[in-house]
Order: sequence, then structure tokens, then C-alpha cells
Amino acid sequence: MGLQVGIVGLPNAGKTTLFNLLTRGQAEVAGYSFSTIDPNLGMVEVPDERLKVLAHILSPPQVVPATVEFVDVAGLVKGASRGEGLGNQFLSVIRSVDLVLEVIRFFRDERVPHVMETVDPQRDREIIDLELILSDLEIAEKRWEKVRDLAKKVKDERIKGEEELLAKCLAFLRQGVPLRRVPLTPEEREMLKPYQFITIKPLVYVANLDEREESKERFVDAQREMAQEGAVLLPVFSRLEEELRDFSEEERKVFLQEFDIEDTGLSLVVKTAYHLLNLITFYTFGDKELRARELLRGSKAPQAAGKVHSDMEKGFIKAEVIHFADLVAAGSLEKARQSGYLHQEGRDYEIQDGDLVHFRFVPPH
Ligand SMILES: Nc1nc2c(ncn2[C@@H]2O[C@H](COP(=O)(O)OP(=O)(O)OP(=O)(O)O)[C@@H](O)[C@H]2O)c(=O)[nH]1
Ligand SMILES: [Mg+2]
Repeated sequence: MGLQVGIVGLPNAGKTTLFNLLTRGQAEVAGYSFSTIDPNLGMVEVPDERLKVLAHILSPPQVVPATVEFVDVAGLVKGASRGEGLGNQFLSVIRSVDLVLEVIRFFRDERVPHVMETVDPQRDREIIDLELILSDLEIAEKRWEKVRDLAKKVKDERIKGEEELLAKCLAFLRQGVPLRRVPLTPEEREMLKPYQFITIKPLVYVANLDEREESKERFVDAQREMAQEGAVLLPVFSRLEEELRDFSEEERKVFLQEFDIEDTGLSLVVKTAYHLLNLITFYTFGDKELRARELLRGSKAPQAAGKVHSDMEKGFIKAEVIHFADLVAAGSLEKARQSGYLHQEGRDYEIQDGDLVHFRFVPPH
């Protein structure tokens, strides 16, 4: 399974427009609020220049890129946690995602009404941030009550620990602090996993811009301010880019550069997601296919083998590794082998970004 990314924001912020742009989808976009009710799900291939080069060198029967799945949900409004708008129950769909994109409307268009009437990115951001916190608070409160009652009945260190941890989370959430800003040990994080809190996930803000100078200036100011608190704000021109949907990723890039836009929305979002989630890409190559896969930076060879198949992790013997750059320098796998670029690695080898790996393992009986 590849990465999953959830898209949230106010109604008419341009969430579905962004979703369509990212996934080349056809979900309905409309100039009225709450046009999305049921979530849109779409899968997209991760743009990967190295994979193309590898495919050229290795000529595999099949090339399989890494994928990202995007989930676009209904608009959240102020008071959603109290049932305003479409409420907040639909957020359950994004509780399992790895990363959240929060779309903020910077574009101006009289024909597209704004639920708060004016275009005000900072205010909109506060509304959505708060609604996400309130949604987590609701869950944390319910769970804390249950665990507290249980802790009274059963004397168990683990249950006691969980009660304290939930109480700590509650205290932060009540002060309006998202859980990603709460210092937590790896064990605490593990304990909180089943609760699927949204505010514990990395979040990226997306400024939905139009081509006007004013919109760009506001963006630059907002980005600077947000960077001071460690938040990331990406510039995306959803509508403009969406109009270029029939062009390839490269052609779009060239066109956007004429507008001083450096990168496509998809490429920006994926790069940022990989960076925030601390992911690298490695490649596997066998008789059937050449495949790109994402992996947590710092993972060892057996863990990477586990990404291919759990049997490969269990029966792991060794990994034959060649780095992308070395293979390119050698020009072919055969020459790379002759030049000694191919190296055999054991259980302790840390997979590097750009490694091409072939695993040797004992199949289960
Ligand atoms: N002018 C302009 N219009 C845009 C832009 N992005 C989106 N829109 C328009 O804004 C309207 C709402 O866009 P959607 O993508 O449906 O917004 P949404 O956030 O999914 O809205 P809900 O599903 O109702 O919550 C549509 O008419 C879009 O064409 C933009 O950058 N500029
Ligand atoms: Mg929508």
C-alpha cells in the first residue's frame, strides 16, 4: 500500500479542484458550497525521473511506480463539531491517512461564494485548524472516560499509563494545541495509534492561488509567517493547472514556468509529503518487474524486504544492492557487476535513497 493523503478545507476552497488536478480525476466541482458530500478517492503514480532512467537501462517487462492515494472530503465549516454544515463525522474517512492537506482559498472570484463572505486565508486557516482539534477532542474525551472507568476496575499499569496519556492529550487539545506539537515518546505515539487522531499527523497547508499579483504577494507574506512556526504552505494554482490537464507532467511544468511557477502541484505535494514523512525511494528489480517503493528513512534491508513480502523479511538472507548513480555510470547491470558496483549486504545494511535492490531469501515451507 502506498501513501494516503487526505484533503480538508472550507467549502469552495477548491479541494475537489485540487483533487482532480492531483489525480487527473473527474470528480464534480461546483461553484456552490458542499458540492462534495461523499468522499472522492483517487490513486496517482508518484512522478519519478530515476524510475524512467532505470527502466531505460534495465528494460524490464513491467515498470511499477510508487503510488499515492488522495481522499477529498466535504467542506468543514466553523461549528462543524456542533453539527453546523455537514457536521464533522465525514472526517472519519481521513483518520487513516498518513498526511493531511489543508486547502486555503487565496483566489478571488465573485462567482464563487465564500461561506465567510470575504477571502481571508488566516481566518480560514484558524477555523479549519480548530475544527480538526475539536474533532480529535471529541474522540479523546470519549476514550478517556472509558479508559478511566476501566482503570478504576482493573489495576493494570498499561491501562493507567494510557489514561494519563489521554489526559495529557486532552489538556493540550483543550488549549487548542494540535497533537503534532505535543512532545511524545515513540512508545506514547505507538499507544495513540489506534485512536487515529487527525491532528497528530503531519499537515501541509496548500494556498489555492490565482495568477493575480495580489494573490502571490499575500502568499509570500503568509508563507513567511507560517514558516516561523514551522508550518509549510505550498503554492498551488489548482484551476490554472487543471486547465492544463491534457498536457503531460513535463509540458505542464514548462507552461507553468512562464507564469513563474516552478513546479506542478503534484510534484510539490509528493516531494513535501515524502520529506515530512521522512520517506525515501528504493527500487526492486526481478524477472517480472522493476518497481519503485517508498520506505522510512533509516530502515534496514530486512524491513525493506518486508515491503515486498512478509516472507522475504522472515526468510531474509542478503540483499544485492547497486545505487542508481552507479548503475547509470556503468551503463548496464552487467558492466556494473564487472566494475564491482554491485555489493552484497546483510541484515544491518541501511537502505539508501535510490538503491536498486534484489533480495535473496529462504522461501517458507
Ligand atoms: N477563479 C477560481 N476559481 C476556482 C479556483 N479553484 C477553484 N475554483 C472554483 O471554485 C469552485 C469550488 O471549487 P471546488 O473544488 O468544488 O471546491 P471544494 O472545496 O471542493 O468545495 P466543496 O466540495 O463544496 O466543499 C468551483 O467553481 C471551482 O471552479 C481558482 O483558483 N480560481
Ligand atoms: Mg469538493
